[in-house]
Amino acid sequence: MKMLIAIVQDKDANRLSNQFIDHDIRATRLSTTGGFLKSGNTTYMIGLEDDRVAEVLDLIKTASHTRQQFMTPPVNLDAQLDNTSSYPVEVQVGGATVFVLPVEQFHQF
Ligand code: 2BA
Repeated sequence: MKMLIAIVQDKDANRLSNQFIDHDIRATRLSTTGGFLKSGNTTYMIGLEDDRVAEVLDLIKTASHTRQQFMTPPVNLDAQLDNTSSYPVEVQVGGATVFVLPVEQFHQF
């Protein structure tokens, strides 16, 4: 058994949730925040049998899109550095970041 942890953009999350339901894949959806952009994203925890990992990776890959996003770095108060670092910079986000972990035990009580 494996645990997939998949971080996707909020804009792709509803479509992916519907795909999981259609394919009878059990998932827990968490509202999360990216450490870099500090904006919302969605993390799924998906426990599943080894032979379904490829299928689920494919669903995630199809539902997730790469987007350009702007972020404004914090204003630099150090007078020795130039102040251009406070201008918005373009960052490419996603499609999806996925971790595949082995599961030692699975219980439902
Ligand atoms: P964020 O941390 O908000 O990062 C958003 C995007 O900003 C990243 O997209 C990446 O393109 C860029 N980025 C992140 N850290 C950076 C840095 N130190 N310098 C320059 N650019 C940086 P993705 O790589 O597609 O990641 C999307 C989201 O997936 C991340 O949101 C984070 O929530 C999660 N993530 C990505 N890699 C991870 C990892 N190794 N461990 C845990 N979560 C991860």
